[in-house]
Amino acid sequence: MNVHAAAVTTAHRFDEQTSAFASDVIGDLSQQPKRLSPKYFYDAIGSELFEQITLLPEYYPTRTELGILRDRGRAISSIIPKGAALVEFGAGATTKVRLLLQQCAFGAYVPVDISGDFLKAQAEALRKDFPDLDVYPVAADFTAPFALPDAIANMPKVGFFPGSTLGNFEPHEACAFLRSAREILGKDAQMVIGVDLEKDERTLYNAYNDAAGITARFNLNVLDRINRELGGDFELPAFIHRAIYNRERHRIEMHLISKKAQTARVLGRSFSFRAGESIHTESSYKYSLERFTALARGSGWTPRESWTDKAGMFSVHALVTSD
Ligand code: AVJ
Repeated sequence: MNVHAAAVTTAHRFDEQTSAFASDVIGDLSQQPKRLSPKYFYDAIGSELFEQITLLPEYYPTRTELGILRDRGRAISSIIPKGAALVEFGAGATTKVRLLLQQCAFGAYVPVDISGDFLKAQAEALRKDFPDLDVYPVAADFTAPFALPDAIANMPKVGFFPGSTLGNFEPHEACAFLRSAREILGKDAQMVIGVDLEKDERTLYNAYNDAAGITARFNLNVLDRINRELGGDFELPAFIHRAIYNRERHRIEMHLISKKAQTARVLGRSFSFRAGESIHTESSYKYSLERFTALARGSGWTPRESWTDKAGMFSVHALVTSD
């Protein structure tokens, strides 16, 4: 945290999470080009909007991945050792993990997420529905090293990273994450990971520019969150949602574009915008099967099997640790 941000957050008596949000926002809006981290989309309102996105006709990833996990359950369970501990990196809705838990004989489930309260609620619900499963929630930032619970020390480990959340990372960050997961899970571990695939531009464009405008509300909510939590004065109607496919970099980019020259204030700081100036709020990288397996190989993992839906929209990969 920079000195100014530290002073500002101390003066406001923010809790630890809000302080981190404040210093990231101040730092990221001071960059040229301006940006905001996609991890801040997911407050209560943003998480609800994301749930709505997953049900949109244009947003194919969630239902396609669920279809793969359902249809390939046999194949997935056949490569998972009985009694293994399933470690989920970032635990949101439990729909996907429930599919795995129903189809495979796991001995324990370890959801890892920064939001401790949400984690506890989800863990309670899972304990009810899977009474024989030991659930050990870990409140931690899964992009940094963390310790696994002692109770699973002697169990084989299987990491789970669904939803193409990996796509939010820059390629070098994706590599760092996979290496870190390899360290956390230890040797002889496996990983089941969902990765969105590169495809025709129209389909990708529509998935992030839905007709009902939910993705636009999801994107704009981050400014509203800054207003609510950090006392910002962003004028929401003065920004528009833009999502484009950057083919050279294999990524969807989401931006918030300032409709006019304007200034917004956050925590005593002014941020000036030119008309048409962008805040880059998200990159969502798309992989080919070859580019993903090459990334995995370069990050301490050996691809064991890859599954896709019939149309080749989305992929689920089983990886095993190298050496
Ligand atoms: C949750 C990061 C996979 O990139 O598709 C959905 C988030 N952003 N619509 C994605 C998102 C806009 C989503 N991920």
